[in-house]
Amino acid sequence: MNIENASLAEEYAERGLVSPIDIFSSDEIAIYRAKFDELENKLGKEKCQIGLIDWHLKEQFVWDLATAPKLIETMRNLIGEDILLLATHFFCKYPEKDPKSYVAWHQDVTYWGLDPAEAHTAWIAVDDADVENGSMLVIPGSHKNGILTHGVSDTDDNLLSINQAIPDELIDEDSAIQLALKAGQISVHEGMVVHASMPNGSNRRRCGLTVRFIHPRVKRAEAPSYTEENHPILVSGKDEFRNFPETVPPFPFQGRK
Ligand SMILES: O=C(O)CCC(=O)C(=O)O
Repeated sequence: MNIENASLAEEYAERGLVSPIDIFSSDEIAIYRAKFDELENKLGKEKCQIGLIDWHLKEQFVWDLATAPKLIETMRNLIGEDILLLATHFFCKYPEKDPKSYVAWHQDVTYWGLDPAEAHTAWIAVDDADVENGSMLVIPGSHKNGILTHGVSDTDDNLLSINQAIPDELIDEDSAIQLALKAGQISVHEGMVVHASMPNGSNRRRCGLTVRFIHPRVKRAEAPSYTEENHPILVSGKDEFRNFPETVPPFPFQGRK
């Protein structure tokens, strides 16, 4: 690991997040965005808002986004050589469809049923994400404070799967930072870090692909709340644990023979 990568890994360990990181050029992400637009035209916005879970198993462009060599290289620098791709999930906020939709404060691993409760998310900006259209809000360092109590939010507008929400009194909003990203950039957040996102107040879509990674030592303790089951796939290094049935990659890895 070179000095730059070592300091990125240190920052990730310390703050539970790194952002922004350039992964796709604007030309590259424009091609992926056009493919997403095509899918959205076919399936409708209702489905695309939060209904596209693990579509890397079905659509090659999602697979290519989730396993892009530069993304996997970045994850390797942050979390080590051995990596399973656990899941993917699009989060799209459409201003005209539902301008109130938001993501309540939460910690990812509280509802993913993993043991140990360790996971890492790369959030790929398919569209530009900024304060106006509801980019992610994260509390740096909050992953060091353990799991906070989650309740249920008192609105129907929370996009999270079981409407989970950390009560406001446990959140110090002043310490939160916005993860504004240009399309093609990513942020990476640790599964215990407290995060949220506010409604889309712009007239632009805000679409991001979350790509969830785990170390092969992580086991399934119970079913995740957001889907029946995932099908983890080895995307780097080796799996000496075999905690999950092997899933054959649905498409070839880019840049690998
Ligand atoms: O896209 C968002 O606004 C929220 C994403 C999120 O909560 C997550 O990646 O866990």
